[in-house]
Amino acid sequence: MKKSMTTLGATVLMLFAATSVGASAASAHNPEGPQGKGAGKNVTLTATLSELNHSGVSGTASALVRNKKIKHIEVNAMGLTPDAPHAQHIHFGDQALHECPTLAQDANKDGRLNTVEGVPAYGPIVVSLTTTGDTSPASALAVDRFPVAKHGMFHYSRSNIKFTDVAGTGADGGVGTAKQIAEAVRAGEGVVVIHGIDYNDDSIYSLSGEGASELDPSLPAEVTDPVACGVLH
Ligand SMILES: [Ca+2]
Ligand SMILES: [Ca+2]
Ligand SMILES: [Cu+2]
Repeated sequence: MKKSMTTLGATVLMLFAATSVGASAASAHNPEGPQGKGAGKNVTLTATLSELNHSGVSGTASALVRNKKIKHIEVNAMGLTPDAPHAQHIHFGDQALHECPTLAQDANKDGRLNTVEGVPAYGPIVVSLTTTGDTSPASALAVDRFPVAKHGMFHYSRSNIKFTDVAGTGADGGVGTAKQIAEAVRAGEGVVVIHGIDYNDDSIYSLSGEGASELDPSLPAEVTDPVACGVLH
């Protein structure tokens, strides 16, 4: 299981990597430069996380953002697939609605919302909320660096996450520079999304009746489908 999950992560990592530009270099550039409106102030944002896909997951998130950096962020969630890693991100797109999706966004009408179907609502990934190492979209599904939900819960906290430039694809809409993304998140347009659901109750991410992930047909949909969402206001 552990080995296969790592392989899954590596495969999807490559898919997501295509949307990340200059991940580490970008945020180091001109750290003291003009940052836009309200940039020099600490902005505190909170989110109430509500379930997607009838997951039963609930939670909260809070973030302290200043300039192009998340000085501190916490995510607390419960009702998750126990002992499984859960990818989690901040999503944002300049063409997105800056909202959590509903089944109205279930484009193929199969009764479940996959990650891509939620993009018009919450946008592409702009920050990967990993436990260690890289936090850019390149780590979108670095499964071995996301929180594991012991007893179905996790308490995540991390400090000093820099926003990075993120290039949009045609389908996702434009995203922006680190500065633009930070401004949007400070303005309340970032959305926290947690992924990973055990649809068929076999206690692992498996090829359930929901089939393969839309992100990579070799992955179970259980790995990538969203289970909770909240807008960081
Ligand atoms: Ca669907
Ligand atoms: Ca399963
Ligand atoms: Cu996500």
